[in-house]
Parts: sequence; C-alpha cells; structure tokens
Amino acid sequence: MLFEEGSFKGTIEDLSRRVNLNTLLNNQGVVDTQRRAQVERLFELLEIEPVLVEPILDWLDPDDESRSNISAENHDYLSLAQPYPCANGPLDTPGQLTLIKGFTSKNVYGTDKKRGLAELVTAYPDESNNRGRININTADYMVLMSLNEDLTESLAKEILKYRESNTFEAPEELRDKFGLDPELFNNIFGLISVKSSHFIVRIEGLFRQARIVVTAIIKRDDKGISLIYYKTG
Ligand SMILES: [Ca+2]
Repeated sequence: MLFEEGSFKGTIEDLSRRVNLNTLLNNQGVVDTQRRAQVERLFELLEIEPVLVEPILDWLDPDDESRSNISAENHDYLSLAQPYPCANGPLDTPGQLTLIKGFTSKNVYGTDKKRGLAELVTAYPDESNNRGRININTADYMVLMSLNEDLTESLAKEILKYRESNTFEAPEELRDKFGLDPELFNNIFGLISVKSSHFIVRIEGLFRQARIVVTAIIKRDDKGISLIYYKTG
C-alpha cells in the first residue's frame, strides 16, 4: 500500500499449518510419542538428524538431566564461551531453536537450496483443546507428510491440489475424499483439525529513509481477536 513518501506491506500466516514443537511434551510434561514421531519425520524430510529431537526435549523439560550425549542441559549451556541458561520451558519463537545444541542458522533458517525448520514449526496454539493440531486446509505439504509415514508425497500433493478449490469442513473429509486407509486416518485423527486460532502477522513499513518491521501473533476465538506477542525491529 502506498501513501505520500512511504508505503507498507504485510503478510499473515496461519500457524496451524506448522508443527508446534511445544507439544512434544504433553500437559503433564511427559513426552508425547506421537508428536515426537511427527517431529522426527519432519526432520528427516528436511535432512536434519531425527535424534536432534532430544536436545529440544531437554530444552523444554523442567529437569536438568540430559537424555543422551547428543543432548544438553543447563550445565552444558552455562559452560559455553558465551553462556546462557537452558529454558527448561516452552519455546516462544522458532528462532530460539538456534540456542539449542545441534541447531544452527543453516538448519533453522535454511539455505538457498534447502528449507529451514523455522518456517515449518511454531510455539502456538498453546491451548489444550486444540494444542498443536494441524489445519489440513492450510498445512504445508511437508507438514502433511510429517503426520504419518504412510502419508506419501503424492497424497500430500493431491491434498494441496484439492485445496485449490475446496475447503475441508471436517477432518473426516480427508478420509472420505481421498479413500484413506481407516487405520492411517485413525492414527492421524488426533493430530489434525480444520480450524486455525493463531496467526503471525508481519508488517513492513517504509517512510522516507526509515524502515520498520513489526511481527505480531494474534489469536482468534469466540471472543474476537487478541494480540499475544509483538515485536518491532
Ligand atoms: Ca531440561
């Protein structure tokens, strides 16, 4: 959009098209094995070692006991040349992955040739009722494939094609429209939804020589829209 001496442009992205890494631990703090398997598949698709899910689990969990040599906890991060504490709690943004052992700007943000993890994961939604469910109407094809090893690339691409002119009104339509094996559908049923509640909004404004970028996370529910995270810079 243009106005005198300046302009702004913005994008909005649904976060239920991504995998919520905070759901690797369930509400009781126990590893959710189904979500762990999903994240490991996503890592494989991105050519990231699946075992790197372990340092994420240790970053999230409240204790200070490393799961393995591959992982790390507070004492490891505090021993670095530039030390910082382990969060021992949920991620706020995918960018925080670069703080976790085994993650670099390359595997988090990608390269010219390869996609990075940050664009496919999120820290939202955090509510227990729809926690981390993937919206099959908007999910990235790699995220669709991460739902189950039997959800193939060709099926994911068929789903994307179907979405060009259709909207899933219920998760069951995925089974019915694509003749999904009932066992496959039952395995992914708990991971999917047809709704989204959280969105990331990015606005870039230019005025004369100045540039400002605003990133915000907004939540939409029965009560309307609320702002839950905001950053400028
Ligand atoms: Ca920990």
